[in-house]
Amino acid sequence: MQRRKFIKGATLASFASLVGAEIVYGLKMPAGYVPLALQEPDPFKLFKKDAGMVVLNDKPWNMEAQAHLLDDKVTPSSKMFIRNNGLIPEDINIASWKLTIDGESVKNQKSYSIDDLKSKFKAYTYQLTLECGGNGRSEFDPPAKGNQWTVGAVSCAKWTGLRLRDVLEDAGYNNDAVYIGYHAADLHLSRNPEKEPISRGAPMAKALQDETLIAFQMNGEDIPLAHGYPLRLVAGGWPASVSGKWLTKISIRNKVHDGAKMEGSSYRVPCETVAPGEKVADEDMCIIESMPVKSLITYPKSGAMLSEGKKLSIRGHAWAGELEVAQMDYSIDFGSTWHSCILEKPVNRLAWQHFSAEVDFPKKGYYEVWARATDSRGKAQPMLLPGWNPKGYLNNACHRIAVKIG
Ligand SMILES: Nc1nc2c(c(=O)[nH]1)N[C@H]1C(S)=C(S)[C@@H](COP(=O)(O)O)O[C@H]1N2
Ligand SMILES: [Mo]
Repeated sequence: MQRRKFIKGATLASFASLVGAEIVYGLKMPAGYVPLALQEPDPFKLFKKDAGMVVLNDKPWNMEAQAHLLDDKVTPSSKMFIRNNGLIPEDINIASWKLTIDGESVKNQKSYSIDDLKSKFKAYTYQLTLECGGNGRSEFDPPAKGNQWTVGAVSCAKWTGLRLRDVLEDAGYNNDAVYIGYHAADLHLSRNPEKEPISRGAPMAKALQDETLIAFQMNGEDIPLAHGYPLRLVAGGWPASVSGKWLTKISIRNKVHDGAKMEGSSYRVPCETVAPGEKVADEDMCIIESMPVKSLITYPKSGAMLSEGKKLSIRGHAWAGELEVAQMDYSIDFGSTWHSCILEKPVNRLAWQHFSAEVDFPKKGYYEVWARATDSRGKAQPMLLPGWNPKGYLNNACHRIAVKIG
């Protein structure tokens, strides 16, 4: 929280420049007092988040969950991570909100009001896993710049909305369409309206999937402001950066979308494995598509204590991008031997799957429980770190919790 530190040592003149006006009785302010105009809002109250959530950045707001907070089968808003690249739009008027479909490959450019969308197209509900491409970044060495996510930048809420496909077909598109790109109403940190904080997208094949939604509800209610009210693109199984919040426009492109954060090292990884710390040329970077297989032990919380002779029930979720999770195992001997968990089917494609197991410990002492998911193509999570990459994406290492038997 850089800003708070800065305010501590601030002078009256710097306060005035931040407030944008002379603080008339400024000299009378008690020592250490921060003018209301500069006090930070409480993000927990502002976004109605669980007290256990962790703030990683306040400008823009970024908050993550902890593993044990993600125990619900359907993630409630209070425990859903927030990842913003810019400033949340203010003064949203849903009566005048428009979604425009345009781009080089659109047949008929069209704009829809929210009422148009709701009355014209059928609504569908799916539970969809959204994981930030940078989830797990904090473990990479050398460290990667960006929010230092541990394990909590993942959610699986129930999203209700129209199929993007139905809307794209209503506008029509030409054979040369290869990609869609989204545009949104959030503001660049510079407050320059010409600049977009983020404008990403996906190939047509992903855009046309049944589960790719233009959502207007999350968990049966209006989408919370921080998560994209009033309209959001939701593309489960891909880096959550594809799921544009505060959606205003979808461009049907005749080339790979070239919006903000589509290029350089943003949401891209070296096409081939590189040595940690190596410089990678732009043309050797590939856009992240389906997220890799991963899992999280959501019960118990790391640090659990148990008396000798008792079994420990563990549970959690596993997901594998576009694929299903085929097998789930746990180890209590640092990955030397593995035992299978009970693994449920997903409620729908692209939803996380629940697992559970009863774990026996041979004697008193310190243990770690490691969880490892394997996808339907036989690819398992790496026990520790996967390949290093410049921006620290795609860390799908096994989740590990500590347990003490006494
Ligand atoms: N308009 C807009 N959409 C956005 C973002 C953003 O900053 N602006 N962040 C993206 C990223 S990087 C992620 S990980 C997810 C986070 O979604 P959440 O905050 O609802 O959890 O939203 C994506 N959609
Ligand atoms: Mo992200």
